[in-house]
Amino acid sequence: MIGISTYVRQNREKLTLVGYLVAMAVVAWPLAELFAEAWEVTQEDGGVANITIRLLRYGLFATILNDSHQTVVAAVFGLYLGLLALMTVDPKKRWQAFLLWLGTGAGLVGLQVQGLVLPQLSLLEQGPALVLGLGVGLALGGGRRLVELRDTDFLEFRRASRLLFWLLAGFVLVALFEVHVQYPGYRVPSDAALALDQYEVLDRSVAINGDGLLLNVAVAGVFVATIRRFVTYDADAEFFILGPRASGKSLFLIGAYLKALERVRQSSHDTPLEPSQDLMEMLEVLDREETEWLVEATGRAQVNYLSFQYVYGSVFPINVRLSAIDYAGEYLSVLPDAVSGSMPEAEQDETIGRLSTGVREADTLIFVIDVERFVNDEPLEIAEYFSILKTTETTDVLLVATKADILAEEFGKEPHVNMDEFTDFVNGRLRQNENIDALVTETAGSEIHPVYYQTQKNENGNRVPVRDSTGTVVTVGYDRFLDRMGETV
Ligand SMILES: Nc1nc2c(ncn2[C@@H]2O[C@H](COP(=O)(O)OP(=O)(O)OP(=O)(O)O)[C@@H](O)[C@H]2O)c(=O)[nH]1
Ligand SMILES: [Mg+2]
Repeated sequence: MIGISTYVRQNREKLTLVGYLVAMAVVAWPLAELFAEAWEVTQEDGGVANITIRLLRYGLFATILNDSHQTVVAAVFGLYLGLLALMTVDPKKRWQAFLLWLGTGAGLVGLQVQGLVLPQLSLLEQGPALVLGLGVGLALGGGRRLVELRDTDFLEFRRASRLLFWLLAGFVLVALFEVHVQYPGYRVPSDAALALDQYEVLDRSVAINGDGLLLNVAVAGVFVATIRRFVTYDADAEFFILGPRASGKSLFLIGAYLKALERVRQSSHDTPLEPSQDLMEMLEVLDREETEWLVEATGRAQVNYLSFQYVYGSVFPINVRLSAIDYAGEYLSVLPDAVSGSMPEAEQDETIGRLSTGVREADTLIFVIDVERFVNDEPLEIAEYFSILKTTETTDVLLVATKADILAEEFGKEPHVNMDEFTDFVNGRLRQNENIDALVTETAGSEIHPVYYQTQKNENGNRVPVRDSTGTVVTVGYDRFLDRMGETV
């Protein structure tokens, strides 16, 4: 049975898309009204926006184009379109751009009803200003990238997105200010009045116009927060992996990296993985095929900073930088005391200090359940997880079952093609253990995620990883896990 939370998780991106659509539809109209009102106020009361437009008109535009208000409007509109066009061709931002096009369309209709923007422009007269603005937008947002276009796979126009955000956010803030704050201004007697001394000073006191303030602030807030999310490219996710000795921590982190690497090779956008130095060093052993398992037990006092980035999401893809610390499992037993602070400073060596900082700063903790220990009825050594959970209450937790290949035979079918079923099976089996069941309950019923390297028994009866014809190991479950990790950001 699929629960609501699972449904939401599996359809997260579609639901987000719908959510954004609704947000755009809801705010477009009131925003257009806010802009229209701001326009009116600034014209009548000589607000800063009006003065700014006048400065642009007579300072900048009179020299290159002509000095009408409409010219300024057309040029700024062109700039906006240029930036939005760049966002549209950016594969990571096309859905966001599509939503902004919709919002822009709705907003323009709203402004048109008030006789603003589109009705003001005549293509003949303002055409040059529009094109100029468009060109400036493309140049500012694209810069050198536009002329250096080699292949269209890896097009991130980060600057265009950022500028578009500031432009829109700026408009909204200025509009809010003009409508809701009354301040001394200038009355401009006629369109021809150029010199400041011809302006009539309106000596008004500063006051707040509370009419519709709450609604406008809410609409502006929703809009700015939404476009803020539209233009982000990166997210950082700090993980801390907890597991006893030889539970498969190092291989788990490597497996996640290998999957990310495989994804890059298969996908069209080649976002660089940028693995950390320590990770690269660990990966060197991958090429030495004589080692059956890829890594050896992590040495005491050895702390490796492993991090890399990968692309999460397909509708709204972002680069997630995943970072974690790899360390020797022996430290697990001292971590709860070190994290809670009940261990005297003097007893903490440098490694313990670094690890407990790592636990405290992590956004998400990964608790490893070693299937090999479970199957062999060996102590699971998960008691520490409970103590750590108590001291880090707000942190997210993911449960992962390493070496799940050991349960694959019992499962009977091919786990990688029946992943949902296999996950249910592993959860059911592991929760037969009271401690594991308690851990699941303690973490609000989170699902245990099985992962493994495909193995076969060698002549000594030990499990060793299967390598395909190219010598690479085959992993299962990591694809899902990368997505689960991405969901936490
Ligand atoms: N069958 C099977 N065995 C695994 C798997 N992953 C790890 N192992 C075994 O577990 C051993 C330990 O894995 P590591 O990743 O080094 O474990 P660790 O938690 O980093 O250990 P320490 O660094 O000593 O704390 C490996 O040498 C393998 O024998 C797996 O997916 N399947
Ligand atoms: Mg290790």
